[in-house]
Amino acid sequence: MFNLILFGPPGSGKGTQSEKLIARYGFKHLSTGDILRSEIANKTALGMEAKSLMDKGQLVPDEVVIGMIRSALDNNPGVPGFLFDGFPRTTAQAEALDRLLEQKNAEIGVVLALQVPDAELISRMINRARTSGRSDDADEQVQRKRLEVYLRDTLPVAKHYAQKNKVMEIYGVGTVDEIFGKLSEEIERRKLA
Ligand code: B4P
Repeated sequence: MFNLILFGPPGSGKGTQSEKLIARYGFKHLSTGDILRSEIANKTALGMEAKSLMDKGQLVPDEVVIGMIRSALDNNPGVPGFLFDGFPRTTAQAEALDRLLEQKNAEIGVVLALQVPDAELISRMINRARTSGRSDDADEQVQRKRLEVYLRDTLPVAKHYAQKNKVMEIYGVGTVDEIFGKLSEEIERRKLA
């Protein structure tokens, strides 16, 4: 089993690249953002609670997303690996993920960290807002809040995995295919190592 985390600020292209990586390598895609948006679409109690936080650019509580990941891991035995997209977003989530994987005699193989300048992130989110209908993309103040939360709460996750020598930084500006090429190269290098 080879598990990887696609890491990066909001709008860095995690969702975009995940689609291509799962098509090439057969990973099971676990995007906490997608799971939360599906809860919102289904108007569940969890979805309604999550929406009020997401619309303000804030994170959903750790215990909620950790519970979602725990169920997803239990419900997908025998996959070649998991691609975690948008998770973990706090050190508490990272520690919980490490423990959950350890219970399955598994671990994170690599954290691929997309590096994209803030101005490019904001411009991508503005563009995405035109087509996605995502309320958390529409307002520049919310976008700035998401970047602030990323720096404060999520960036420490990279430090957590850097201490385990698992982080590889990838420059995330260029065409989608160019970035996909760099991510694939790194996965193959680590998988074969
Ligand atoms: P997410 O769904 O994870 O979304 P994201 O960070 O905004 O976007 P992503 O990086 O996937 O960007 P994409 O590929 O779409 O989170 C949304 C919210 O959910 C969070 O703010 C939080 O509230 C909540 N949440 C999710 N997980 C959580 C957790 N674990 N804990 C707590 N709360 C959680 O790319 C963005 C745009 O750029 C797209 O329009 C794309 O077409 C474009 N793009 C991509 N690559 C490009 C390239 N190379 N060049 C130009 N444009 C590009």
